[in-house]
Amino acid sequence: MAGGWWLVAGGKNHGTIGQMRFLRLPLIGAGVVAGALCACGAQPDASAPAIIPSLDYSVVHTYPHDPDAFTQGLLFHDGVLYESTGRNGFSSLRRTKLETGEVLQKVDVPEMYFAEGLALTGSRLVQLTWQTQMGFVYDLATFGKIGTFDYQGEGWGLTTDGTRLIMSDGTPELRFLDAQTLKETGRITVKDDGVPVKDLNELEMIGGAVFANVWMTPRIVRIDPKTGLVTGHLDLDRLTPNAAPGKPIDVLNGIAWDAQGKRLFITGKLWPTLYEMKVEGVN
Ligand SMILES: [Ca+2]
Repeated sequence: MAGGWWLVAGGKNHGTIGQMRFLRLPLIGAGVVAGALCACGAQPDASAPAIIPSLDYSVVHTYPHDPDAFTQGLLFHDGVLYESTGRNGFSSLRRTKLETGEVLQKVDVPEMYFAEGLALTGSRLVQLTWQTQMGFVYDLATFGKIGTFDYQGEGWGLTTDGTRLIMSDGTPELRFLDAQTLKETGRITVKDDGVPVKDLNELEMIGGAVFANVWMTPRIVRIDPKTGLVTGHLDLDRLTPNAAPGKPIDVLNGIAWDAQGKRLFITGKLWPTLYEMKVEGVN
């Protein structure tokens, strides 16, 4: 979703947070039970919680990113990035050149909508909106709008496993949508060591797992979409992009996966930089 730092009536609205660094929230689960395990030949205790690994990472490349892009959805397809940007009056769908950040094609979203997550299914780009309970469907090549669809509640992040769309809505639930009809077919609750994880935001399907960044934190969780269980933590607190001159900066929100090149891209709202990452267990 959303982002920002203006805490207005009802919670979060979308603004910017100046030069802030990320809010640090405690990791839950990782390492908590390390002491409970013993390589002493005993049978594992089926009732003991599993260790949830923290995934190591490094930056292998940086690219420019439009510091005016309030990134809400990001994906990579056929050599270029597709991005959904938010805020009323600034929302858009755009195709951008990875290497330069140049906007190759763009369509503006009407001012009454705050655009959110973005996914590609076949030759259709599907874009959520935050609180207007309506999504848009575009033709991949022309960006012509070819449909709309409705849903209940809020729209935050969106990705696909190839047959279904997977959607976050700010709660600990992920929704599954039929990729053709865009109707909901089911939900799971995401839990991290038994604790529901709220504020799941931008999503990306990578190698059978859903990666979701947790709003207002530099943390990404790896989720098993069959069970909803968190299977890894990726804490990107060492990514500290400098704001562009005279520009604000906001929180991490943008995960894209190049399935052919095995490249992972990360950026954030109003970040002037997009990072190519190497992550333990991913690429
Ligand atoms: Ca994504």
